Amino acid sequence: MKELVFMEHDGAIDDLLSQILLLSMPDKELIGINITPADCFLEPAVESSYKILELFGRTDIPIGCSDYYGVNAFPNEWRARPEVINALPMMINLPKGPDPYTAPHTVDLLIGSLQSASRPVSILMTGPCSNLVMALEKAPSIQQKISKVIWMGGAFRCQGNVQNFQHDGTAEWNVYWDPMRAAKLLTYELPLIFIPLDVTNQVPVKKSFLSELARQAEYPISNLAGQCWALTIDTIPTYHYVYFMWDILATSYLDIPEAFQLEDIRLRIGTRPPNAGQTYLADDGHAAQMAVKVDVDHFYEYLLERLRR
Ligand code: AGV
Ligand code: CA
Repeated sequence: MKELVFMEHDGAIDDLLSQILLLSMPDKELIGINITPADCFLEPAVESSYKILELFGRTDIPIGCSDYYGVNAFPNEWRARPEVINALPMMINLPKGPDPYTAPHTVDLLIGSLQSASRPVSILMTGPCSNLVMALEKAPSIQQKISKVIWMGGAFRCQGNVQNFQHDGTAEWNVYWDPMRAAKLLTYELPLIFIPLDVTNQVPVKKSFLSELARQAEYPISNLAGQCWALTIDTIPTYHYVYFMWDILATSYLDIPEAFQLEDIRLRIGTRPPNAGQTYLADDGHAAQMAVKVDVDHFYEYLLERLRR
């Protein structure tokens, strides 16, 4: 029986690539997608997400739209970036899809999807965790329908990637966007697996990988993915940041968990300056798991194979 998956994403280029990867997995059943305007603007992100569903013939999958804005906004330069995807040749002429303002609300879609699922669901979060926490607050019984939560988020034994006023650089952005809700998430003690910067730092977007991918561009999905990744090479500001396989790595955990080394941890999350959103290990903290290592070659090989469909 296929594993049921609900995806929470925030419309950045690697979120969209993650949606492509997830739709390419033969034994996963994607039951819903929530989009939060965190590392994106809502309207173009909904358009991209819907167009990807069209390419896979899966417009039956519902999309939820959030009207919630986190405590610490992403830089607008990053949020504006993914719109370019809608202008790519494979995307531009596809029907635009639903109006984000009449689409179901994220919290309601998540609650409804879990309640009506025939068996427990894995939740993949490649953006902030706010919708999940708000859903658990509103309908606590959905907890029984969650088999695991995989979250691209956190930075434990490495530097964070937030550089902002009132911040010491210890946090990762997905956690920092809504630190209070992240701290609240821990209190539910769900089976929660962090895919933090500690492990995503091991998998940058490499030109050698893109070169391999281009050699299989006769597969339309490889072609599209190659074009999306090419757009991450000039990441802003390019002299400072490398684009990593952040969300893609978290997504691949669903399919190749054997490539990951997990560690049982106890942690807390900072909620105010100077370390808002910092995920830190603490013996008296809440239980969770974090990925500490990935078989890097296996991961890139796996991506090439999945995108050959
Ligand atoms: O912190 C990583 C998260 C991932 O979910 N995002 C990007 C991924 O979708 C925020 C982020 C960190 N650095 C970035 C980010 C950058 N240089 N450009 C865009 N987003
Ligand atoms: Ca993301």
